[in-house]
This record gives sequence, structure tokens and C-alpha cells, in this order.
Amino acid sequence: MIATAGHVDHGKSSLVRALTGMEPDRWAEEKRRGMTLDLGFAWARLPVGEVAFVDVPGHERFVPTMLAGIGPVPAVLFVVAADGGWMPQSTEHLDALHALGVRHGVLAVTRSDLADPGPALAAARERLARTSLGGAVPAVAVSAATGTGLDELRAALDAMLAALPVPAAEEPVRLWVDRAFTIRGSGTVVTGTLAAGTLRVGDELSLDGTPVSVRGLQSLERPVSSVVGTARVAVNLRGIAVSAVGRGAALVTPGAWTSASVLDVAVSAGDLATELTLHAGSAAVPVRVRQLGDAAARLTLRRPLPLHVGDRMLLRDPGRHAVVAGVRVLDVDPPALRRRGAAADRAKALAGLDGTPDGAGELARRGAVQASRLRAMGVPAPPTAVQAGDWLVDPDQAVRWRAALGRAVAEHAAAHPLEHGLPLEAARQRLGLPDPRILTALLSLPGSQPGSGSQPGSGSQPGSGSQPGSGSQPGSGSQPGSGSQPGPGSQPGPGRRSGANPGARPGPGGRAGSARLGSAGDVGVGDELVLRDGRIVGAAGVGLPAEIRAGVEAVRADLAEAPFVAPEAYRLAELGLGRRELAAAVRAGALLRVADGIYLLPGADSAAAAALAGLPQPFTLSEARRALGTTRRVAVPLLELLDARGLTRRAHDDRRTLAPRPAAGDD
Ligand SMILES: Nc1nc2c(ncn2[C@@H]2O[C@H](COP(=O)(O)OP(=O)(O)O)[C@@H](O)[C@H]2O)c(=O)[nH]1
Ligand SMILES: [Mg+2]
Repeated sequence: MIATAGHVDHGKSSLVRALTGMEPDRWAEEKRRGMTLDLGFAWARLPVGEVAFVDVPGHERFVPTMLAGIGPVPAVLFVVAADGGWMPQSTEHLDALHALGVRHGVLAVTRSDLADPGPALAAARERLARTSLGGAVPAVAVSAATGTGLDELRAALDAMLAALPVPAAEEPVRLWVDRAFTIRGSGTVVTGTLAAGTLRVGDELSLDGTPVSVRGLQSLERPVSSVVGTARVAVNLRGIAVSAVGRGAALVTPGAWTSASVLDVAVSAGDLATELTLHAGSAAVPVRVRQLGDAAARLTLRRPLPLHVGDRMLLRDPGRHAVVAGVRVLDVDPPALRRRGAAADRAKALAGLDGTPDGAGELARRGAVQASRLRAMGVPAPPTAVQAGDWLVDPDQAVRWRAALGRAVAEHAAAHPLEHGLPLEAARQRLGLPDPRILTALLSLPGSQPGSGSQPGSGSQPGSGSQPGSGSQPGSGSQPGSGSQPGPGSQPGPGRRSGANPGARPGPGGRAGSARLGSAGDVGVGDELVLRDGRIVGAAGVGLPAEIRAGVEAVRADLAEAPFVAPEAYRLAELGLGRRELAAAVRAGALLRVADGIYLLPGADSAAAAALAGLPQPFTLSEARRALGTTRRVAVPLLELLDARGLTRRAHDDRRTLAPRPAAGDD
């Protein structure tokens, strides 16, 4: 694909005609006036393969059309007339190419039969050298009238095309529509330049948000079943009326692009007017410009465009007939600037960016983002991300949230000694998380261990390790899926199955938690967190003082074996656990105080309720005692605790019935 560029009447269309033998000026009016009014298309075979030309109008009135033509095209045939020299639209077209970052081109000095091409060639070369095209643009003097130089021009174009990078065939599709029309019996057809990716007959795509499917494809007027960019294509669409499509619409892979109406961009020039036109692909959209420092701006678009981070576009001032800046997209989904000073902070954040998609950086700025959303931004997911369902969490942010979660659970335990654990939704709000599913991923992270080193690999982010003592222990507590299955509301009522076999002595929670508590190795982790009944519980005591940790761990290990056999007073004394130490363990969420001197694991109350659900209702104290595998010493206060928590109801005859409970998480 090559687009022409250059001032009107400098011989662009004649050159395309001479190279291809095809007529780029299709319209009767163009032929009558001898002037290109709209985009023209023609193609020729060169050694490198078939080459399509987009011939653009040079007149200043049609610069938007010209921009629609060159927007999606990677290479240019820049035309200057030997007898005309450098002209205003030579400048404007070159400014546009530079703003779009076009790096591949050939300079043709036409009408060289009418004047010495030397001066025009020197002037043009000097100007091109100062742009993205660079100083090495091949230049050829030609005449469409005599044919002089055409072979050299073909050779130069062939060499340029052979050196073009080949776009990836598996990229998502974004076809900027430059024409839309109907063909009798086929319906709507759109044409455009496919910059990258693959279009196939049968593809389900989206056209400005409307679902459409590809009924037929043509490339260079031949029907094909698929076409890979870069290529000119005509797409016959099912699902949309031609009246709903026009130049500037975009046919895209669904979900692969962000439909953006607010963007942060890097700008090549400062001091921009507040109302400009953004040219992206074949689209021209009025925008409001808010400068963020010298090199960046926030654009508010009159209509959304499908964009990626890194897209190059330009801003034009239609009133002044000037391309005023090239822009590169830095953020397709930027934060609102509401606070005082937010714009200045944003300018600082953007100052370090150049538009190169950077997954790790994007994630660090956002903290957490859905993988699908990142993909729609055109940003690759970083391998260092912590995954939580569809969510990706920045590894450093995950460590900070994990530490904050540990503190929140400990504080909640201290403030609400009778509740066991922090409800999920409360935890989500405390941490300001966008989705509660992120919590389950945090749970499987190692907790903070004062004095321990930081995890290798997580130090790749700027700012990592900036939280003293929040470094994480490699491998510890990293049991995949531990406590991560049950979500809020997934807790069945009292009739649940684990209670159907009271002899089996379910562990606290009757679920994932019991398995891990059963292994003594796990109990040693100081501030492990687990999800139990829709609440986050400090599994082994968040913030437990080091001196009593060993004793508490021993008790917890005993209880993991026999959940309702509370340690006897002598055992507690032997382990150095007096009244004060036990109170600390309870505050830390490591133990549940059932009554004076009676301690069980947190969650033992609901585990007991689950076990009792298997009994014929109502049940007596001694039936409960047997079902729980414990003594009266424990069973009496435990049942009183269940009564107090509304898990059981005590009748006048002292027999009890399990109470239907509200769903877990309703707080
Ligand atoms: N003598 C001569 N005339 C040319 C040459 N190329 C174009 N022209 C004439 O210049 C005029 C403008 O050409 P055109 O291709 O329409 O220019 P465009 O506006 O850049 O597309 C037409 O009258 C052409 O016949 C050339 O190489 N030699
Ligand atoms: Mg023309």
C-alpha cells in the first residue's frame, strides 16, 4: 500500500495512471475538472508483489480526504512538480505524514520534461529530511508525459516496499472505512486499507458498535476468502444498512479495541487551540483539547473511536488550514480530573510515557485492571501480574493490599471480638478494591513477615520494596486455591451436607480450611488469611506477638486434629498461655474464646452448627456433645455461644433447634 501526497496539479494522479495503467480519478466530475476530489485506487504488479495506490486530492479544500487516505497507509509517494516547486499543500501533506510518523517514502519530482527537476528536488529533499521520513528518502525525477524515470521510480518503490515491516497476521482488525456503497443483491460494502490482522469471510465484527458479519471479501477487485494486512479490501457486510455507515467508521474485532471518547495523548506541539479536529485513520472528529503540561493533552472526542495505546493521529485546525500537532495515544481510559491539582499530577504521570504499550507500567498505574480491558487498550498483559479471575493485579499493589488486608482483619477482630472474621464486602470497601474477587487472590499471597526479604521477581517495579517489612516470603502460604472457591453467598444453609455425618468431625468451616489446618506446617505462618463463610479470618493470628506464637500454634495444631476438644487448663499453662496471652490470640483472630478457659479455632461455631444440622431436630445437649465429639465442659458453653449468635434456638425443655441463618456476608 502506497499513498500519494503533494500539492494539487503536481502530477500525482498522472503518475499513478502511468505506473498502473488504471484511472484513479473515478468520478465524472473529477474527469471533467481534471482534479482529484476523492480518494482514488489503482494497483500494479512490481517485483515485490501487487501494490495498491491510494491517490489523494492535493487541493487545500480536500485535506481531510487526503488524511483519510494516508491515515492507515504505511508508505508514501511524495510528489513535487519540477516546474511548480514546493507549495503550501506540499507543506501540509508533509506535516501530516510527519505527525502520523510515516517513515517510508519515495520522492518523485514530476513534470521534469517541463523544467529542470534539480531545484525542486533539492528543496523537497531538504524538507523531507527534517521529518519522520528522514534524510535517506530515495528521490527520482520523472515525467508522466514522456515516461522518463518511470523504471527508476518502480525500482525505488519496489525496494521501499520490500523493506517495509510485515504487520502481524494475528493482530486484531481495525479497518477504517473510506467508502461505503451498496451492490445490488449483496447489500452494504465498505472499503478501506487493512493495516494489520486478517479478515475472513464469516468473521463476526463490530462496526461502530453494531454487530456485523463478513458476507464476502474482495481485494483489488478479486473475490477472496481471507485477506491479511496491509491490503486494500472491500468487505460485503451483513447486519448493517449502508445509510448507517460512512467514511470514518471503523470495522473492528469485537472486544479488541477501546471505544474511547476521552484520551490522554502526547502532543508534538504545545499551545494548542481548545477546539481542533482529530484525524485518526479515515475518521475526522471534533475534539476539545485540554493541555496537560507542554507535551501532553487530554482530548474529549465528539464521538468515540476504537483506539489503542500507541496509536498515532494528528490534530488539525480546519480554520487555519494547518496540521497543528501529531499525537500519540498514551491512555485510552484515563482517570477523571476532578480534584484540585489532578491535572498537574496527571501531567507528571504522563511525562514519563511515550506511547509504547507497557503492560507492567499500565498495571502499576492502575493497581488492578481486567485482562479483557487491558487487551482492549492494546497493552500486553505483564507476566508478573497477580491473577484473580479476569483481574490482573500489579504485584507491588498486591503486596500493599495484602498487608492492608491483614491489618484490616486484625483491627476488625479487635473491634468485634464476637464476630469471626471480616466480611468480604467490608474488606473490599476498606481496601477500595474494584471487585471482591481480587480479595481471594490476595488471600493466596503470602502475608507480610516483618524482616523477611522481598520476593525475587517482584522487585522489577519501581516502588517495590518501598513498604518496609511488607516483603513477601517466596512460596509460603502459596497453596493454590486455598479458600478461594467459596464466594459470598455460596454458603449453603444449615442443611448442608457436611453436617450429615456428624461422626466425621468436620474441621472449622467444614471445608478447604480444615485441610490446611490439618497440616502442622501451615499453622506456623504468622498471618495467613483464609476465607471462611464469606469472611476473611486470620488463620493463625495476624499480628500475634512472637513470644506466644509457638504456644498458640501448638493449640491450633491440637484443635486442627480435634476441633471441639478445647485444651485443658494444664495444657494451656504448659504452653505458657495465660489469660493475657490467650486474649491476644483471640484479638489476633488465632483463637475463638467460647467461655472462660474454653478456646477453639475461629469458625468452630459455624462448624459446630454444620455438624448439628445432621441431627434430628430438636436435639439434646448430650446428643450435641456426642455429635461434636466433645465433653460437657465444652458443649455447654459452645451451645450457649451458638444460641447467642442465633445459630441455635433453645426451647423451654432445654432442647435446641438449628436456626435458619441469613446468608453469609449480610452484615
Ligand atoms: N508535461 C507534463 N504534464 C504532466 C505531467 N504529470 C502531470 N501532468 C499534467 O499536470 C496536470 C495535473 O496532473 P494531475 O495528475 O491531475 O495532478 P494532481 O492534482 O497532483 O493529481 C494535468 O494536466 C496533467 O496532464 C508530466 O510529467 N509532464
Ligand atoms: Mg490528482
